[in-house]
Amino acid sequence: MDAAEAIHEKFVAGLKGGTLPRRPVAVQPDEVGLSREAMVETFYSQCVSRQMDRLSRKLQARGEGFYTIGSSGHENNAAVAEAFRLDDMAFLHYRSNAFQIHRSKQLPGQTPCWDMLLSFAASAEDPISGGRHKVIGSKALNIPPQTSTIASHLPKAVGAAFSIGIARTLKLEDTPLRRDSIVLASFGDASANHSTAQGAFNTAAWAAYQGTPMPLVFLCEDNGIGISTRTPRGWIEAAFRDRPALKYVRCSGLDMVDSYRGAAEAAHHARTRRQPVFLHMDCIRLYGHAGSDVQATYLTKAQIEADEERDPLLYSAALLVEQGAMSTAQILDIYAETEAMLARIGEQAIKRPKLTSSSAVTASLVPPKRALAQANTPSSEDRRALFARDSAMMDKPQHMARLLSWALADLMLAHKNVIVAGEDVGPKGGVYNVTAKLHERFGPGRVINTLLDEQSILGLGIGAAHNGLLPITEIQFLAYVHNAEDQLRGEAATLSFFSDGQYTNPMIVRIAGLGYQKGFGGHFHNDNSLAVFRDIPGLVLACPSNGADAVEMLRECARLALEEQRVIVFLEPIALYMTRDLHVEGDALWTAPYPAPGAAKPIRLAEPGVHGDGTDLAIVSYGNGYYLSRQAEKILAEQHGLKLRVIDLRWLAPLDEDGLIAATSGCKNVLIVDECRRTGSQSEALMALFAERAPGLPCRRLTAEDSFIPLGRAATLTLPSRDSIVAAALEAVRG
Ligand SMILES: Cc1ncc(C[n+]2csc(CCOP(=O)(O)OP(=O)(O)O)c2C)c(N)n1
Repeated sequence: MDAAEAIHEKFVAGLKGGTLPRRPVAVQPDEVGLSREAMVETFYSQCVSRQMDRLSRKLQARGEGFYTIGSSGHENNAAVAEAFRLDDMAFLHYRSNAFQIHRSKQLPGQTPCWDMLLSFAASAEDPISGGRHKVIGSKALNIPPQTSTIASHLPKAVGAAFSIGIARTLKLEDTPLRRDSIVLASFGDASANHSTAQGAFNTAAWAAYQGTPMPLVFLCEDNGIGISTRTPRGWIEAAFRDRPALKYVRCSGLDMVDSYRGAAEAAHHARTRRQPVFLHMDCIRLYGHAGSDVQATYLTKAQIEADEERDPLLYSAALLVEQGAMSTAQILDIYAETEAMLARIGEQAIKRPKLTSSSAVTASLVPPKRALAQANTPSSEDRRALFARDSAMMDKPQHMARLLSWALADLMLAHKNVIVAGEDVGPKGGVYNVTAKLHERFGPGRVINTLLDEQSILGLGIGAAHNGLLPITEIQFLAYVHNAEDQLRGEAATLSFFSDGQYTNPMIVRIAGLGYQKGFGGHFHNDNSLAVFRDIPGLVLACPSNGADAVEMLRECARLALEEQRVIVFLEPIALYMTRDLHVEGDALWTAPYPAPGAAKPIRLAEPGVHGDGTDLAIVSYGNGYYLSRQAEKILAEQHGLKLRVIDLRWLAPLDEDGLIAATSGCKNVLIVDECRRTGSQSEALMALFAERAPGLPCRRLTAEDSFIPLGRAATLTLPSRDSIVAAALEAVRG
């Protein structure tokens, strides 16, 4: 017999036979303030959750349902929901269905059963993901949907909790989280070991240890196993009981009253002390990991039966009878009623429309546009006051690092919800001074020195964006984004997609990177691969080659984040930060005076820059490659009489395909100069573009070797150079 049905029969038999188990914990409802009505309501939610699991298995067997990770054994999530408020944002474990079901009672007009069944059936009418995935989530209930990647939601939960204090300091109004809201993040015991989870616990405690408000409850739903691997007995308690600045609360997730006690204590502590709590809730996992999992292959019969004996629904029934809140007959009625109700609406839900076209699937990759509350232009009085000591310098040509630093200041002045966060971005001003003076000007509430953990930095950004802030986070070097890339790939970039555009995390991630640094070599500070960003649907990837463009592109990124709610990577070529000259020392051709907001022509998303109008050859490049191509162009013109145009992509994703075809039109040849490694580099997309869209146009590429970057003078040997560009151009033109 199916495991779910076996447990169902045990439940019914237990009630009919009057053989209810003794509750595992003696705590009484009145000791913890749990009313009879609340117990009955909580039990109802538990029954809905249990019956939903049974139904989902049946629908899956009929080919009408597509998800079977169950919540059975974790139904006291309903008691947890009872202890939290609707405005407490909840990032939930995939076994926390009962939480959402019960929370829905706090808001009139909710239809959680219908909603969840649409989700099981992958219907396009599923109100959270629009049929894209079975996720627990609801905009109205303040439950952002989570991906299947275990623990990856914890860094953003830390970010969201942290953002509550920041929003308060900045006096932001109408943020989704209120001043006294808290955040809940739940996960399993195996997931607690993941480095992403460990990073989140550490970050929350690190912040709280120094007095930073961190109103966050980590809820570990400990069922003792992760798929087939046992968690060592006592491990979770031993690992979390005595961590600094992280309060530990334990409760039995088998018992409704004790679950409520633990959750209420944790929520109270987080709410009143604004400190993080680790709530350790013992659960059991009934019916194995998911639909196809057969527990008997790795657990003994005795182990499986021991868990089945501890069914939390039976303990809830025992509680209700013990308290005189319900009779066994009434309990059985609710149990049967929820089964029938779900079966009835399940039959309707499976008939609702599915996603039927590729355009319907991709419709939520890019979030919906919203009204731009405020342009990127601060008032002139504010600017005069802020830049009193800089104004003379601003009129003189400056390098990219300084121009960017002013552009950041202007954005912070224009938008009071902008925060800057990263390693060393505070008083030091970052490794390359790009955030110089921001800390002094805007204070530690807006310019945040984070701890050394890239996952936490990106998590801070995502979580803060959930709460209405516009985070500009910094990753110190491109090589180190790989430590944390899932926070972009799997989390930030997928949120709009899996929430049908309802949840977004608009943010700008500044990353210093690419090669050619003089005197500071080695691979990790000169990483030259962008492959990790190239295939993330919806992500914007900007890469300016000079200061004037960088300023306008950063402003466009702010608009994209604020108005279009986009996730943006802003890649800054380190070697060009301080570059002043193009051809000869002192020519200052790679500098520009600072363009005040609104003073220069804006650079719009995807718009390339075009230098020259020659037709012998078009060089298409970006970043350092564009800078070197401009040097090469002079030699090619003066010494070889060639007429060129040099195109700066500026934006690597999305590519303006039409714009590039137009920009190269009339040219006899195309040379793509790509400073990134040949394999996986942008040049692959460009070669394909020209082959498909301009088949008669001769096109070749010059790229970096598939190598890591060495130290010292050898640092540029594998990269395109001015001279190799000249040689490749001559070859292209001469055939
Ligand atoms: C990062 C990552 N690695 C592996 C998996 C595959 N996986 C899904 S659930 C799971 C076990 C999680 O166990 P636990 O955290 O104890 O939660 P439980 O399922 O027991 O509630 C694994 C390994 C995943 N989803 N994400």
